Amino acid sequence: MGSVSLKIGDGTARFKRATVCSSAVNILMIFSVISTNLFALYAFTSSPKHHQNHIFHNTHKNISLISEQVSLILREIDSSQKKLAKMEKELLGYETMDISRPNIANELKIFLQHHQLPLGKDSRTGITEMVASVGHSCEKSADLLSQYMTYKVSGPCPDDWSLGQKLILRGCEPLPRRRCFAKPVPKVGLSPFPISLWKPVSEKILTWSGLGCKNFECLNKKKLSRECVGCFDLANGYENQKFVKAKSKSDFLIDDVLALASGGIRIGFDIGGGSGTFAARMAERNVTVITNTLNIDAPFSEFIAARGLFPLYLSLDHRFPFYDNVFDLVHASSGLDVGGKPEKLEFLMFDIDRILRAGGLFWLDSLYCTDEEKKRTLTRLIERFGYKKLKWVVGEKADTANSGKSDVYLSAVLQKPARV
Ligand SMILES: *[C@@H]1O[C@H](CO)[C@@H](O)[C@H](O)[C@H]1NC(C)=O
Ligand SMILES: CC(=O)N[C@H]1CO[C@H](CO)[C@@H](O)[C@@H]1O
Repeated sequence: MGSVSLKIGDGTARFKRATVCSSAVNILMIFSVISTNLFALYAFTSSPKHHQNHIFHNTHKNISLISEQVSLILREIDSSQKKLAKMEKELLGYETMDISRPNIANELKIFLQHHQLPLGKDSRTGITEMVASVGHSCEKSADLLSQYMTYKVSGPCPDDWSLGQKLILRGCEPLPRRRCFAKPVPKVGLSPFPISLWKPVSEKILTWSGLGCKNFECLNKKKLSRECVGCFDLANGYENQKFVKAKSKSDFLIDDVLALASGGIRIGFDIGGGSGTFAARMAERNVTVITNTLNIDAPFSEFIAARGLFPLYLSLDHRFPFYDNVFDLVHASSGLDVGGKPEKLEFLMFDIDRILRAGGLFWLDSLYCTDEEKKRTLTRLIERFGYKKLKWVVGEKADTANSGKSDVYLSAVLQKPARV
């Protein structure tokens, strides 16, 4: 039953504007619908008692009148029930997948069907059926999802990983499972670990479909993100100096950070880790790091795996699929800059806090803050968690594009307190 509890879909629940005010209005409406029906029912059932004699005189006429009334009331009740169900859905702000509509791929229906456990309720988990999970936001992209779920069962999957990623980026996470074989990519010439960490990866063993660039030359010229400027070039450039040689005072060295840790750093999680170099440097120090990445504009996941490292293909909107208090270290850089309302960053920060053990380190690596205000908001948020500041550096770099202003970078190593 262990597999059943891995229902990671509910982490993405996004609630609609169910404000206190609108819920009150909805409740008032529900109440008025119910009371109208009760009055109608009362008026109808009570009146015949006073006129029983007349009913017998004009039975035929009156009966047809009555049945007309009854069907009217039944229709009314039926429509009220539908209204109630709709209101309930709106109150929850959660639309379930409507798989009854036309043009829904049959494979999707089969995948989403609930399966009763053959022996009834499972005594250990208490569940009676297995429910396949799919991100509820998939509903918004039903056409794309149906396209994704259209394939020949047991045949080759379409070469459509980028369609899957498009769905994930629209909140359709987790994706449904499929019953087809992923496009094969021959992984020839993989080097043994730890040589694999720095051995240039062959272009031939990566998937380039659905990407703008078709080779490393193109990728290395592009600024893919703040963490990845030429990050696929392991031989030249800055990539092989990251974390071992500092370029500015907001770049901390891995050995300095590890020296701060108490109780040993053995496993870590890197958020938005580019081509996996942080994990590679940690692997050299016998620390196992999982690198969280999607394939935005580059084949990050396959590249990291080819280096003998662990890529986790998951968007940052998704609750981390790890249990509480398990990591010794979480490393994050500009991937943390989620934008939007401060609450969005809070949800992410609380999730990072959740997976980090007491005494574990949160390494905030050159987080770019657009302005002082952003930096203050972030600082206040971090301080609320009560972490011990082992290192705290605010750096400034002149913004060449925007003369007069300068970019603010925040780097910190923070230790999670033992809360009681
Ligand atoms: C990593 O582990 C190996 C095997 O146990 C050991 O030989 C090596 O010295 C360790 N390296 C570091 C940096 O601790
Ligand atoms: C209960 C009821 O509606 N009774 C009516 C039956 O029909 C006669 C004649 O049309 C009426 O007088 C009654 O009021």
